Amino acid sequence: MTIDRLTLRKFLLQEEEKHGLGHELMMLIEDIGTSCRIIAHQIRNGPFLDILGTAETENVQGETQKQLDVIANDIFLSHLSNCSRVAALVSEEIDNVIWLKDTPKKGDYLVYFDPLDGSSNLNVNMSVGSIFSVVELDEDITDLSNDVVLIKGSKQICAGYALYGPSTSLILSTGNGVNGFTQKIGSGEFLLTFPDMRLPEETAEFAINASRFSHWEPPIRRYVEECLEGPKGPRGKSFNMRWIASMVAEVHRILMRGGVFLYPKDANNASMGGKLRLLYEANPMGFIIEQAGGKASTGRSRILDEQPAGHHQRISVILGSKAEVELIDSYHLEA
Ligand code: AHM
Ligand code: MG
Repeated sequence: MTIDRLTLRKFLLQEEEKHGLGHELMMLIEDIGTSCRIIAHQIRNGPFLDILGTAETENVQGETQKQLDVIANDIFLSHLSNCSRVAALVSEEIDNVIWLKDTPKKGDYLVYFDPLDGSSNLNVNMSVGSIFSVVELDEDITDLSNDVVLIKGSKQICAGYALYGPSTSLILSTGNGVNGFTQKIGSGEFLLTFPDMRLPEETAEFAINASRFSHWEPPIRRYVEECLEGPKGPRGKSFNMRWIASMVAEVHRILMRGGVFLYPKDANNASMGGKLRLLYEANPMGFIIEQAGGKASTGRSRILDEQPAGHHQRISVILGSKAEVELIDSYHLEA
């Protein structure tokens, strides 16, 4: 049985009608979708093209790049430069902000992206993803400095991710809930398969890299230990644990069936402020989670209210089902 589903284009046209989604934003989202489709194709052909391995380069954060990190970044750069409203790009893989305009105007877009998140999963054929976020300039810009892009996540007008798993998903929010699309084999188009995604408030599943246990701060230890105590412990129920080492895959699972994801600041990463990056990892994922009814916190404050101090800034990330994130916040308050 074939179900007639909306294409991404038709969905965006409906958003334009219902919520006044701008035409340029619509085209930008389509360009992002095209980038993700091409990246998905490159990943699936990776073993044949021999591009799953390490490149000869390091990114600005001193991490060894995979060949596909570089390829995915180039694909994003070339497609996002198409949109006449895009003023600047901020990529995990590039040191400086890339300015596409000499005199950016109020209403122009800044696009932040992690072209290939979780790329250590590539050579073991596990899920990876791309993450993106769009912010609108609220004034004309005269000085093209890196500081211009240091805008709070609460100003995002659009965010989302593509998950390259058994199928390719594109999850999107323009501030009116969250909708999920799947790339159709054959035509390659994205069709609306998960309309109006909401995440359950209660959960019994958490995701954390438990090998970092000895570095955790007391509130994180307390939360995980209480979950592990099972029905006889303070939580009164059994918890399940998952860790894929791909934030996109983790967030997607949580959106589909609830849960909480933690990559907190700990004794081992505190000097950097955490592991995950604020502008192109924590903010877009926080926006999606909030739009689906969940919560995204550093443990001490809302991620989307954080004033960025640098465009590659890292931050503590705790996001997912509302009740769990609130509980973890309360443990930080009490500590
Ligand atoms: P990356 O952007 O360099 O790929 O790193 C981010 C990834 C996240 O997707 C994931 O949650 C985390 O790093 C995994 O870290 P760990 O290696 O500690 O499991
Ligand atoms: Mg990343």
